[in-house]
Amino acid sequence: MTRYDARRAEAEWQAAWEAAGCFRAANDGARPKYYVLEMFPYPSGRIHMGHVRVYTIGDAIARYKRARGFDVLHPMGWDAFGMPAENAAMAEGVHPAQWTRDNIAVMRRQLQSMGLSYDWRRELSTCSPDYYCHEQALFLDLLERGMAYRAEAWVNWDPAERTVLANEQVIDGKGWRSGAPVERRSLPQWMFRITDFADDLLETLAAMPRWPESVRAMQANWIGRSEGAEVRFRLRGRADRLKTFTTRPDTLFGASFCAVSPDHPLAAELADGDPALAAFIAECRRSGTSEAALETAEKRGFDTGLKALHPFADGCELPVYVANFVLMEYGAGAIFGVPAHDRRDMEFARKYGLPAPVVVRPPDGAGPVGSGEAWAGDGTIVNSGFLDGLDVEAAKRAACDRLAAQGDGERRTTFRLRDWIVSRQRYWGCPIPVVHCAECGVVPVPRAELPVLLPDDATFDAPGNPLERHETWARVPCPRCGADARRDTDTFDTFVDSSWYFARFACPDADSPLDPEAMRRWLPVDQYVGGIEHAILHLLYSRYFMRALGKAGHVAFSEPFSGLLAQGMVCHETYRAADGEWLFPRDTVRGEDGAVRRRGDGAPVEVGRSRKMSKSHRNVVDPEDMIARYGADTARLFMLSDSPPARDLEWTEAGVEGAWRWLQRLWRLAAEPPAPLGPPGAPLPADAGADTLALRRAAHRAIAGVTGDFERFRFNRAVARIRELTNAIADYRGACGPALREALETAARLVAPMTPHIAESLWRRLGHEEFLCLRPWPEADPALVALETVVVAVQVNGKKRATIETAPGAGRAELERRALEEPAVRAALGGRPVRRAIVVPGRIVNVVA
Ligand code: ANZ
Ligand code: ZN
Repeated sequence: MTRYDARRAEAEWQAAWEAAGCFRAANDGARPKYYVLEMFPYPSGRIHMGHVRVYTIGDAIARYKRARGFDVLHPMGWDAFGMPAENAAMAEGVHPAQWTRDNIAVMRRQLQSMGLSYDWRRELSTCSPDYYCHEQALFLDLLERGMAYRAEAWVNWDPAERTVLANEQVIDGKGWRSGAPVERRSLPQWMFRITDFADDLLETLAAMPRWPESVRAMQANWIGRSEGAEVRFRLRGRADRLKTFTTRPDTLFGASFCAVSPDHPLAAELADGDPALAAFIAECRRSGTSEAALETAEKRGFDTGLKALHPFADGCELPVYVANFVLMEYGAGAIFGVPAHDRRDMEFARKYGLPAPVVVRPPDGAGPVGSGEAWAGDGTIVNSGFLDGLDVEAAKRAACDRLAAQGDGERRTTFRLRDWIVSRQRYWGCPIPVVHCAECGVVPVPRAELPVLLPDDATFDAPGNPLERHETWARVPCPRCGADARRDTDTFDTFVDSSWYFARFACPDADSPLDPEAMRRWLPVDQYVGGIEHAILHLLYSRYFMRALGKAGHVAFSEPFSGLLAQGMVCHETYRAADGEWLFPRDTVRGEDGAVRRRGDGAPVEVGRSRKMSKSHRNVVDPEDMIARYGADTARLFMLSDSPPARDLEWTEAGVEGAWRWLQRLWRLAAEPPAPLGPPGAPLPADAGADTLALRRAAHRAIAGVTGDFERFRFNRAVARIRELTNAIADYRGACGPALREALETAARLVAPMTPHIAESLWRRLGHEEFLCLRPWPEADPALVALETVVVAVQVNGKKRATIETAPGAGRAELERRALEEPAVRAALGGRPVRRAIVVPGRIVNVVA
């Protein structure tokens, strides 16, 4: 029995493809382009199953599109800046650059062992000066146009590490590494004006049909457009006004207090003369800046003694609090509270004994009137003077009109989206190319001096930012006046690096950041594939950055990714020993009785539910082990055959073995076919027997079905169909070599995008010399695809002369053509011209001569 040696064959094909340059994007304009891209990985050092899944999906698409005649761009690179490299430097003393380079080398080899059809000539790494020098140039373009700016922003400050933390790095109010309580601080930061595009980023989502609905919804939520009003309260005894933002101006008569954020300038001013207030504000700052942290915290306030005057109700005064649940970054950083109609306000009012007048009466039967719960729904306005009797929408309009007439406010739209803070106080990132001069302020580094290189002799043995304490690097003369000045010691958020890498792949060697010709040829990305964890930030930042670069004249498109596929997670059941320790699957064995035990001592193991593969639950399988055992094709096949790409995938050893066995079976069918095949290219018989017709139909139906599945990325269904075809081949009882060859070649060609190595081996085994990966996609014969055939009688001048077999749906033109091709019909016509043909589809063709 012939066994397929995957390991040997895979290495050989990978080398052969690379040597022949099979996957280079041609860029010759002769064929339409197709740009397929998987999100590039962070070089953590090892690929995991999530990588295997996403890269397999992208590769299947790339190979399929190549076969369909597209000039395919399919590149790969490294999202190579970021904290883990710097943490490794601190923990192990290895330089971040070295650590990153080593990891890239390992991961590149691992990806190459999967047989992914990348154009490796385009490989890029964001930590390379060749890449980040262009990022610096792009930043200067934004800076010149006022799209990048420096401003104070509230950040999470870790006092022990002396660094700013991202919201995700604050865990229960403490720094994730130091464990020190995090403080809120206002520090100067670099920002990108993403809010300039808030409306456009939101509105365009509706016109992106090839993005998952869920991702569009998440983005819309994040942008968070709210229509409402600004209400400017007069303050008793003061000349200035208190600006608030509300989405419910209709409830103004129900207001019983106003509140400002602890970070509001008014709070700071009042705290100046009030130590108790200052202490309260300091207390509030000790919690993180995230909205989630504020949402769950107990509502607390401090009565400032100030009174806000109600704009509609003469003589009504509202106490002004500083309250911990009001965010400075949203709306106006101040609110008026309506306890009867807002849950948070109700909670606050209860605590501080404030009234809660009802001003919206819910429709009959709805709502919790009198129960003391806030009613946030629709209804009729009551107890509200000129608004009484109106519904909510009408009352909003009336209240806004009145506010505007009085000069106390007007309609306003606000967004949750904030400008993007792009600076990080870290070493391992792209340096921000400006200099700070005492005389001239912020001075851009002259373009001729780019890139500003990271110094390679920074030290990692102390907390804080290594660049800030690197005096010889930081100290430079001011490019404008020559005086002593300092470099900006911040580096870019790595999301900046990943906001344009997809465009750079189109012109990895260009002298300018983005070559216009290459942009026109390749962008936008036709199909982007990646994890749902990037549904919001990475995709939103990329969408923003293309708009900003458009304004700066670099690109002419604004949406970078026409199609988006968010793949599901790879899951595995979890194992736990009696002492509560999680066990790796490889440290367990499943006995004859089905029970799972610990490898070695046979101790009992508790089998837990399947979860996303993760280090914390140790339910991981190492792709490298797996590929070494079964080969890349088996891994790829299993990844695609188990479930549709967007769904979670359940990793099981049995499933993997099943995939391996099927590939072996496919190999044996070609190596030891059920009947002799005959030479490549031999013609197919016109009138084969029923067995042969059935086999041919199975092949052509598989082509049609798999093609449709690939167009919709339903790889699991494609695999099922190809399995049906191999069953038909195994069951074939006829002796027609060319038909058997056709079926085997079809199976090899259809499976090729998914398991490319074995497909090439089959192709070679079937007697072909050229690469299968360069062959066009097979075409289905519609007549053979049709589920059944119908027999149509053909008459000449009313006399039956022949019958033809067609697909049930065959049209008039096809039936007429087929009828006239019949030898018996031609004979009956004897050369006379046809006057007309009467066609009754599915029944009869009468040729009138
Ligand atoms: C009065 C009111 C009455 C409100 C009522 C709600 C219900 P969205 O929908 O998220 O835009 N708000 C405004 N600025 C805030 C801030 N900086 N921090 C915390 N809360 C803030 O929410 C808008 C509503 O959230 C606003 O409408 C305001 O409370 C509150 F029956 O004003 B409302
Ligand atoms: Zn200067």
